[in-house]
Amino acid sequence: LSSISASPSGRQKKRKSLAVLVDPDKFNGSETVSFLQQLPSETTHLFVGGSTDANGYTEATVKALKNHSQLPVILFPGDHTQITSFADAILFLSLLSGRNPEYLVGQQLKAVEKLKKSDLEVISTGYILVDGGTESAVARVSNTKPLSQEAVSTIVHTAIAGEFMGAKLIYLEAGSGAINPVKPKIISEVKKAISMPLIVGGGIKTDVQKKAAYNAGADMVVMGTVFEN
Ligand code: 1GP
Repeated sequence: LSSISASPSGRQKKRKSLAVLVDPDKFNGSETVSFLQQLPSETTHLFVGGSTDANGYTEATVKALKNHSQLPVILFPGDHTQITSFADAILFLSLLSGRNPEYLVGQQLKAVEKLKKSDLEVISTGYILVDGGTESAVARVSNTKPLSQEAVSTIVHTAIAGEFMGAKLIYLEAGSGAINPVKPKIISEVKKAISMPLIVGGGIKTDVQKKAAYNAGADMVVMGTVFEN
């Protein structure tokens, strides 16, 4: 968690993080080295996960990345079956935008036994899905609705509720492959309202979009789809 810094206040230069998301279902392990070589030099973290991992490739993907990279590898799991102790940490997500108990606390309970046996750093994360302009895999698999990007105060209140519930991070998600990333206005309003690091992802494809997210207050940006090919 300490490697994902909250923006310091005042005139200090903000330290920003860039996580590249690797979806095990779409990753070719034999190309790990060339994949890593092509990532931007500013990459600070590798996330591994997907809404589903039908083939059970998560552990092999984590091992391949750990073998060839010094970057921290963090699980970003779609469900409890995607837990492997070979990673460094896990985003212990609760899908606060949704009303499906399975993704608020059910999967979390199923994860406990494995987590107790592992040395993974468990990072409590309030996960908020907003509408990215197309149905996301998160919405489909969790059977929940995203929050409209017009509902700024609902999104902000959801983030604050997450903080009150003990989350150590808030993750604003537009969904992998989103047409519309999270709007800067939402990022800045959420960042102003919480006192912990803010992660933003979904549909961020360009440097301009990434910088807009940082400037609005994201401490970490997650990019996945753009590196898949
Ligand atoms: C999805 O936020 C991540 O969970 C990354 O999204 O694949 O659109 O970059 P993209």
